[in-house]
Amino acid sequence: MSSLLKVKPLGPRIGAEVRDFKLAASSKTDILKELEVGLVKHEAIVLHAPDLSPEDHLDIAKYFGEAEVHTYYPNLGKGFEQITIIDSKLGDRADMWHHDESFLPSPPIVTMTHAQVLPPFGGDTCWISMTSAYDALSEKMKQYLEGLQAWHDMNGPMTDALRHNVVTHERYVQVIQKEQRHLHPLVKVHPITGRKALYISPTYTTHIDGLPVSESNAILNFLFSHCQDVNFLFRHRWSVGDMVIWDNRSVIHNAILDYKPHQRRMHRVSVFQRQSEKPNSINSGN
Ligand SMILES: O=C(O)CCC(=O)C(=O)O
Repeated sequence: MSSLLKVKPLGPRIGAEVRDFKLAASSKTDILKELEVGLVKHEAIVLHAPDLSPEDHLDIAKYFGEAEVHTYYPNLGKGFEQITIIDSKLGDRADMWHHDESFLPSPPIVTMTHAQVLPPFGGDTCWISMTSAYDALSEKMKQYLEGLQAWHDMNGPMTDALRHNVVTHERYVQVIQKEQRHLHPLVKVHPITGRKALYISPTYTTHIDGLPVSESNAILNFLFSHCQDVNFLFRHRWSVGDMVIWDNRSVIHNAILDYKPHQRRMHRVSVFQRQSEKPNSINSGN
């Protein structure tokens, strides 16, 4: 079968693009299947899609799983509650290396942002391939990390944002009061590719469970610096109408805040694995 999408790699390890992306109604499912294949291979994929509607955005999201209704960002309103607005004018930004919501027991598997308003310069987003970062570790380090788990805590970065007056919103205080944190394996296996990826971020990961503090700090600091090697990096300079979809199981990302006082507004949807596809689900057969 000839392919419907021309997926062009934009780097040796991570990143690809599809020019002139259209979600034609007649071949929607086939396009989305090809998109998923491209996504798990390249980990972050740029769709040049100025005509993409909010309906298309939701259709893409729902193909991958259950679209999240975010608890503290504003959204597009009735019928589009899952499309979150991340607007720098409201103080919302993500200039920190992170997996999306890794403080949850089952974080989103995929996220996609669609650029609406961009500053005249800057505001690029960067992604790091955590599979490539894992592959590049020594065998001795891989053995050491096997079986270790680390805590992911959302309070640190949120409290920091408030303390530095980046945001003053009541909603951030409400988020902090939720005290969300969770323990995850340091190394996770991708359910589709079987590749191993580091699952840590300088933003949310506080410590490795069960290790002395000094040892945990030393290991995490090594891993944070190791994964920020430019060899594992993909950087996108946005145009209005671009959508980037990333695989939250295998990348961390950072939206660079270098455009103040200009505005940057994105429409964003994160997607959870469907309940019926979770490994311990009674419907999954596992
Ligand atoms: O605004 C961006 O480019 C990325 C936003 C982000 O980090 C997120 O939605 O988690």
